[in-house]
Amino acid sequence: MRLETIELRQITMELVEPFETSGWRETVRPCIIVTVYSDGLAGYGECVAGAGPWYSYETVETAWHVLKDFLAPAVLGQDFTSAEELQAKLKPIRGHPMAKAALEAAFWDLLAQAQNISLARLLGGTKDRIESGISIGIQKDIPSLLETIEHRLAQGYKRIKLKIKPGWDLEVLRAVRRRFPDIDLMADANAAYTIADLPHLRQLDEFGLLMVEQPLDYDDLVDHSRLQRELQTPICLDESIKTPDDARKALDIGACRIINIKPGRVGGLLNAKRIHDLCWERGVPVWCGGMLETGIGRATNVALASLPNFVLPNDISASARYWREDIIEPPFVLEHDGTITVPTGPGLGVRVVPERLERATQRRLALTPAPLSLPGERGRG
Ligand code: NPG
Repeated sequence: MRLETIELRQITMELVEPFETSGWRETVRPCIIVTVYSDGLAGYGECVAGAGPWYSYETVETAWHVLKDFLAPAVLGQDFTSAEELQAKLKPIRGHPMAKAALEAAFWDLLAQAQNISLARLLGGTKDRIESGISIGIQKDIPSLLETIEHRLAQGYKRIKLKIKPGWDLEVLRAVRRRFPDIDLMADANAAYTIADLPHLRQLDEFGLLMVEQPLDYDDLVDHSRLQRELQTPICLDESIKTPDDARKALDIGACRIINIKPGRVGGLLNAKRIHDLCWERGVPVWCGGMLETGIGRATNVALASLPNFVLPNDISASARYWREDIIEPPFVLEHDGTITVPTGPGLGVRVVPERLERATQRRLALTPAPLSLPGERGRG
């Protein structure tokens, strides 16, 4: 497929309710939608880099710059038949996994559409429904949190993830367990603790958590391996796993027993699949994380989560949990059994609604191959 035009759009979407973690709070979600055009088809990918460098160093601005000035020029006007070929061209550009993942996701969508199959099928997905969990941000107090959990359970969510941080952890989990002794519960610290908190973190074992996600630093593997030896609760790594090699090293040293895979964090679906395959070989369960995606990024994640080793509930909730009106149709909905149906149509299997995308757009840029400079033309005007 020849990549004829790459369009970048920065959009802003207002969240239905604010989302707060140990490190930051979001009320609106900016992101970049990448559209790649080829042979009359349009493929879509979402860049999950946010407003500031809170979750990782990437931001909307860095991603825009890297997509515009490096990634798009490296591939525009060229023919690719696989994501491996595309990634080979991006290899000289170091880092910036979220920017790369967005371009790669748009290419995967194109590839699947050209073969008239769903992205899930192209990736090797085997499920027709994926397990949906919900991530609940830090609330103003414990009664509000208990009420929120009650409401989410009533909606059909089967697994509850709570954000924790020093000062919002043991007491909160104790209250939640008292009220909901049997629910599938996990906690996500977004790197809020250090190994010096070991005695404190040991107390997490009393709550029967499915896992504790990224308790220590966003770049760390070594201290996590020490912590995992001391905890019964499985550690799940998120921020620390940026490449398939990180995943291998983490498993080699026992830094975690579960991995959260986010295509944006690991540079795209190809790497996400490699991490999935590695974990599968080693008997390590995975699940798909979320970054408050619009329907475009959500459709990519749903396709990924249809792979066989995504055996734990994912941070993939219904569209209505995030947006009053998503930019795709049909929206993702929660089924009665706490799952989300994997679309079967070509590519992402959802329709991007042009008027809604347009309404959310802050800026837009269409990139085309650089014109060939003819001998003798250089230096002129
Ligand atoms: O349902 O998309 C969702 C949110 C899940 O908790 C969630 N995401 O730390 O994993 C995280 C967190 C996040 C949100 C990270 C936004 C980065 C940006």
